[in-house]
Amino acid sequence: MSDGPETATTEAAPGGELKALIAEARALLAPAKEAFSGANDLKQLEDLRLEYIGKKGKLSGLNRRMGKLSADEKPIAGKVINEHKAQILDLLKSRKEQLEMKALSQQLSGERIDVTLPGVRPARGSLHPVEQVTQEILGIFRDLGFHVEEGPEIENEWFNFDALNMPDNHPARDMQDTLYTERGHVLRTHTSPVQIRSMKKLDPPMAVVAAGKVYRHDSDATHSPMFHQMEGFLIDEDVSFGHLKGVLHEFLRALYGADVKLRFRPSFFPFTEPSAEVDVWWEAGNKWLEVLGSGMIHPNVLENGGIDPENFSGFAFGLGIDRLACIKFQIPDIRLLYENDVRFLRQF
Ligand code: 2NL
Repeated sequence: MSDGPETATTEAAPGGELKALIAEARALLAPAKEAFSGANDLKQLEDLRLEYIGKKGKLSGLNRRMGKLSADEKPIAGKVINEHKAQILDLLKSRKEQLEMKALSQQLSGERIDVTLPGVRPARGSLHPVEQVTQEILGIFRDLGFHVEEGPEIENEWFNFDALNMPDNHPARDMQDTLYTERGHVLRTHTSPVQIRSMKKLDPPMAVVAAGKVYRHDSDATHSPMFHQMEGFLIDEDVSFGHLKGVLHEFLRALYGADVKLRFRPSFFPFTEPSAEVDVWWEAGNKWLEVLGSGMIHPNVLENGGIDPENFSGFAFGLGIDRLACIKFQIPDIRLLYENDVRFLRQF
């Protein structure tokens, strides 16, 4: 290691290089402050870090020149340079924090949820068309003073057949038509057993309607093995066929409008005598549509219901709800009602 010209330089200007180093270190501060506070993103800041305190940066340049200083001067210069390096590191750190805060708040405001925006409405369900028609019909009879009753879907044969004046050999009891469960029990084939139970439970005068699921061994475009029926009856002293006509006319006016046109056609049911079917004039189709079965309650049926046919009489009626729903909503195939296809159901 030669100390020729370098020693000469130090000796030529004793303390000069130290002063120069200190002055240059100080002179770095003001432009550094300006440069760091002008940095607008983390990339610019990293470039400035390299420029000032990187391995090839300005402060490292000053460090390297310490080799020319005397042993006494070195620690003085080292201390000054380190203090300036620390100040510049502080500048870097605080600007970095500022920029990170700025980036975070930009990200947050970009992701902000506007709580004043209207909410997304969840899809709402609606009543099944059969249920809509059921409620409409029961509502009409409620307004007419009828009481609404319910009963079991698994019935014994007495309530489902015997009580209704349907003898042991009646064709409706055939395995072909009726769904049998356990010995002596069936899935009710009509809602009439509810009527018998009501007669047994109440005392006349009484007016009752019942609606619900009924079951038959039958399935095609117009028949489903499960369908819905509504039946009603009224029992009092001196109830006549005129009362039957009046109540059913009133019901159909409420359902189809005040100017509904209807006709009574003689028919037969085991549980009523005389019996009549009721047709409604369908203007658009230019034909009569059968909507109701009805009649005066057979004396045997009154007796089975615990009512003395010598003192009381009554009328009864029944209708298929599914058929009425199909007519009302112009549904071409009764089976569509039971597929639970929401694309179909959403239309009602
Ligand atoms: C129809 C015919 C009808 C009845 C149901 C009834 C019930 C009792 C006594 C007498 Cl407990 N009758 N119900 C009467 C006549 C007709 O329904 O076409 N239903 C879909």
